[in-house]
Amino acid sequence: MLILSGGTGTPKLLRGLKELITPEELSVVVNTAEDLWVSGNYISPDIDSVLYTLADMIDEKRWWGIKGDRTLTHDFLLMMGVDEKLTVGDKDRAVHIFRSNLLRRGVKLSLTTEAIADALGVMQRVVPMTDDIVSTVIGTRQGVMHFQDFWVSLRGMPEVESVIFTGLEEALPCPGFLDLLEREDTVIIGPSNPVTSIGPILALTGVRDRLERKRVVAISPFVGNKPVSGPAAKLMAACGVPANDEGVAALLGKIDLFVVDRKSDYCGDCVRMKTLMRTKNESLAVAKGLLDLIECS
Ligand code: GDP
Ligand code: FO1
Repeated sequence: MLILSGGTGTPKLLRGLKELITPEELSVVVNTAEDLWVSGNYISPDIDSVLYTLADMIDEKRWWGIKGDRTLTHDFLLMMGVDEKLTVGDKDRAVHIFRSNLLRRGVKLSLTTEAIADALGVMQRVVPMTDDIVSTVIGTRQGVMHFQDFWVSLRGMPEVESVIFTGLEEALPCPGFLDLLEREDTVIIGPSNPVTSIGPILALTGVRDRLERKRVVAISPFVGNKPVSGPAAKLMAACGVPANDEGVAALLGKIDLFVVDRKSDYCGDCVRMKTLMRTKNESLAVAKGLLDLIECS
């Protein structure tokens, strides 16, 4: 199974799926458009959340960072007057150092991801969407800024006028992504932000064309007609689509099976099920429902 992922909603689904299918059966292609350098190290927030989830290490309260991690280095940097914009955990930073040392030696992001997966004992295939640099830039009344400045430093408060992905037009899908698209008949679009997480993956050269020949199953990130977390509603409005399942469907494009929450007002062709995943049991239930759907349809 090939699943497209961001760093929160889809990892919650992966927490269930990884218990139900073998590592060989589960491959994840991950958004990298929120990546950034912090204090000399390369952070790929969505890749890290996926890897930590599959390694049973994710902080399930925040869905970023490693559970039980401390922030001794971050706190000391702040004490020294360094304005580190993300609160980076100590173990999490070790992963960033490991990655950055490889990147500085010219190793591609996809290979550094494989190396981290090996080191953490992750057996599923985790592939960045691209080895090229893509950045999410948010246009606001306060100026143009990197997604992390908008979301973390300014807490998502500014009015959003535009969402731009620099480098996306020139970026190529990773060879591993193309290989998976060649081999898999079904592609799952996980319940992730359709603008900032799934949008960049689908917009890579050749991806939408290849999906025309696949069975595409999408799970909406909207529950009870609103996103569970994150800036999806605000960003969807800025992209000119309604902030609901209809807008999700419009942004995703070709979908053969659209899974929406039981209580959604969506009127189009869809399958309804409970999709809120607050606990591991809820993740297992959604994962089981999805697997049954794929097998039966
Ligand atoms: P990001 O990279 O951290 O923005 O994470 P994602 O894009 O993977 O996930 C963010 C989206 O996940 C938000 O739009 C949420 O509404 C959605 N989400 C979070 N938890 C759940 C859940 O339990 N069920 C569903 N269906 N969506 C969820
Ligand atoms: N999100 C925050 O809201 N505040 C943080 O301090 C923060 C630190 C952080 C460190 C490492 C990492 O991989 C992710 C981190 N995140 C933090 C999450 C992340 O910036 C965003 O939630 C995602 O990029 C949104 O998709």
